[in-house]
Amino acid sequence: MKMIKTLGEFILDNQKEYPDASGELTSLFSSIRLAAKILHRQINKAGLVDITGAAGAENVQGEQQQKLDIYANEHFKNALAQRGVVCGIGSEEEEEYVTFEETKNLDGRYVVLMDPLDGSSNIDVNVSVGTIFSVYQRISPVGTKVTEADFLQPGHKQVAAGYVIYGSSTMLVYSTGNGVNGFTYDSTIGVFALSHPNLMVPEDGAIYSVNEGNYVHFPEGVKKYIKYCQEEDESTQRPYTSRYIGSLVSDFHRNLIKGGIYLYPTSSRYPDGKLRLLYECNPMAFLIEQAGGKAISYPGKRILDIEPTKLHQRCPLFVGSPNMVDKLAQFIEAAD
Ligand code: AHM
Ligand code: MG
Repeated sequence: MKMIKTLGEFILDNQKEYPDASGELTSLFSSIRLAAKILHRQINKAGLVDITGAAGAENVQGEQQQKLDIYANEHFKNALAQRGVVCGIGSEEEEEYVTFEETKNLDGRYVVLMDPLDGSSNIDVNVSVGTIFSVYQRISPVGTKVTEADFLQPGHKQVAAGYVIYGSSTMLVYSTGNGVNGFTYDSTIGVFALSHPNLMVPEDGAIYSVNEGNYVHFPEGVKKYIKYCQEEDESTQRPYTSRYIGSLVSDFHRNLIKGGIYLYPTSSRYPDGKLRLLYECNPMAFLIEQAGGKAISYPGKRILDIEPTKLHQRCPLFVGSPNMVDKLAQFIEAAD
């Protein structure tokens, strides 16, 4: 019989390897795991309860908030506040960062940035969505209120990052800087079980993922790269397959496993790109690098090296198999 290793066991085993570990990250992951289970349950009955559709409000970025966006934000926020290891959060659904003010939280050493429900416009049509999270150690003194500087740290300072994908099965994929591991949720016993140990992205792939509806507005180098993806050449598996779900977590997850590249360039509609650096690009960049891939915003500009200036800052994102990202960079450089 195949033994199950649960996420809890896996985290404890790994913690034993670090004699100085205090168990705080373990506790933080318990919060994420709990909120993910609650969200899994809610998403699975989305058509049955009054949870689909727009909530009638806009978030700070002028986007329609879905009811499930708000639900997810509240549950993740509350779960993270409860254990007292997190002193504050930044969220796509919150205009400002949120300070957790209870004494136990003021003593917390971590801040979390998150997109509680990424790709939420997909929820009404029963397509996969996700939660993305990014964890940093605070830089302000323990015992004081969290500050903006705690959130505006470059991505290479992340101590952990991951996502939950609510797809045909629900999975939690994360890294603490020591490889990437994936856990599939078994709702019958209520546990995330290790199903994808030590995930590595293939060096090359044959999938490109981009919203081609924006093609005419893309920079010249990106347009040329897309044409390159579509050209016939057996030796490089071209033409590549185009796959775009419109849910970063799902597109990223597929490309991580199969090999591929995800592109969200600048365009006239989104002059700085659409995706948010702190809770979309950075965690994905951390994961892909841990899995042997690359993430850039521009040739030579590693996502993880960007110095953030704003909580909801946007940036272009090119992420995936290393050889594909390198090839795209060549096209952009040549066009420039
Ligand atoms: P969201 O966080 O408001 O859901 O927006 C992010 C999503 C990503 O999941 C997805 O990759 C992208 O936006 C899709 O954008 P577009 O519809 O412009 O292709
Ligand atoms: Mg998002």
